[in-house]
Amino acid sequence: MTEETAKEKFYITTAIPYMNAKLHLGQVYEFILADVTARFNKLQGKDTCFLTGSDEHGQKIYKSAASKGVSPQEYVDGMVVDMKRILKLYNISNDLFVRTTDASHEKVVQGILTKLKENDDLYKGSYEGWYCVIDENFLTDAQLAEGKCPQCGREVEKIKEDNYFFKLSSYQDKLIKHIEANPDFIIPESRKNEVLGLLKQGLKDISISRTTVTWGIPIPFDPEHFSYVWVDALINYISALGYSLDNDALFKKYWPADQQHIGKDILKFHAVIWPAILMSIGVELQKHLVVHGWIMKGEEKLSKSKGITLDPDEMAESYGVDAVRYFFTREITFGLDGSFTGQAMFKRYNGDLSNDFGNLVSRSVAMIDKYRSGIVPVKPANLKGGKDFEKLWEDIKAAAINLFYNFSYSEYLVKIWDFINIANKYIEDSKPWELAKSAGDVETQKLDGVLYNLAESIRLATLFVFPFMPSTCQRIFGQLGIDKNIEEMSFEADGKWGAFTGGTTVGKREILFPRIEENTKDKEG
Ligand code: ME8
Repeated sequence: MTEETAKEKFYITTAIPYMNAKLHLGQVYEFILADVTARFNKLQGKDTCFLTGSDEHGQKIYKSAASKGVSPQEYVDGMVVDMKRILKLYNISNDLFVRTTDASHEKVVQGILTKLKENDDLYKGSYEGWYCVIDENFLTDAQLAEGKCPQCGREVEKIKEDNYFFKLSSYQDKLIKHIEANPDFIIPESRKNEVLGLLKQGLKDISISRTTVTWGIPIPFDPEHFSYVWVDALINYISALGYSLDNDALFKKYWPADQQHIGKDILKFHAVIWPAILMSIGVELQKHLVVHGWIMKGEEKLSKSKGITLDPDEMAESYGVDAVRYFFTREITFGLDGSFTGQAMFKRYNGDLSNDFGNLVSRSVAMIDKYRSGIVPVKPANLKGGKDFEKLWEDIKAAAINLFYNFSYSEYLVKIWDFINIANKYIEDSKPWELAKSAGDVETQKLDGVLYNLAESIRLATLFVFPFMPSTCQRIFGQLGIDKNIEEMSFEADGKWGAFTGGTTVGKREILFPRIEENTKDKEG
């Protein structure tokens, strides 16, 4: 077997955002979580494929385009350019990008609709009820909250149409069985219980076509009907891999998805409708649905109309992309809602980043500069420098990796920061400035050991923080004089204490996290 084929595969996806508005930080938060996970798995030596894309059909997009006086296609073409710009800005390392207006995607959707019909899972019926354009969701009287959409709180439209229905109800028992047999199919457990509760209440068949919304994919066997935007969008996860197309090599290699990341508002679509479609067409279900909570600004939900926004460009401008990536993964317990406040950011930034991590790097590099003319001492034969770093690191590493696999991103970072602070304390305890005063052999050797231990601690912490703050971590490697691309490294080969031989020349010193001023205006939000 070649090395390539021996690698374990890892396929990860995010929801594909609607292209009706500029991306906000809630959507970017999802990309960050998926990106951290993809980068982590790459460092674990897995053959990783990371997909994201854009949801471009439906009434909401059609209306947005009309309000701007452009065609829907022109409109989404422009929005996608901006989405890709933000992905790049945030260093999102997706391997694939799918657009629901791609001809190949449309072909796959039409093939699947035909297959659903051939399997006797579609029938024509009449739909009369409510429709929420914002969530692109059909709603019954009982589901409305004071006459409005229970999800977004907006006005709903009454619609009456002849539609195709998908026999979702016939999958109820199979779905319950699958979820019960695979307890970690939906993560976290609270979301799994929510889905089981929903399934046990009973499922109704769902309308999957519209005749009044023409900005969509025509139903191949009845072209007056257009695919319901959610059915179209869900299929992206396999159309992007070439499912049912001539070249389906990626589908064969990567499906089923190892992790599908979504927000809690779209749980039913991904935990019920998507698996039922896959069951109907005879395709294996995704392995894990990973459901994150809601990003808020202070106590409030993000809302453009109320002016409560977290703009990814403004956030990047104020704090730097890596600090934003760090903040949202460290501050929020995965699965729970979390909020951004200027004050919380101020504390994390100046505390964790400037004081703990930034200072460790700058003090250590300054001492290597001053006491050893910028050359990192080579690895000493006896690595012990007052503390058994090797054991400490190996224990922290094992615990951290375990936390990561349990989706405890924040706790993972806490572990790595424990190590960073052990190294900070080691500077105080070993007092390199005292050792440097003496020219004796013992002190010289001791100082070499201390400086090596510091450089090695920084290297290892940086390697393990890399998935969260890729660009800063690459710069820290530059500070240590290591010019290798971290993306090409692995935890296995490079994550061991002592894997660094030393002897490198430190780079030009730079302030990694210039301290920020407390924004007193922004204390609450
Ligand atoms: O739902 N906090 O698109 P979308 C956290 N097109 N996550 C948030 C959020 C917030 N404030 N707001 C949105 C759609 N999200 C569909 C998806 S997938 C086949 C089709 C998350 O632009 C949301 O939960 O409304 C979803 O996972 C993603 O951002 C895109 O949301």
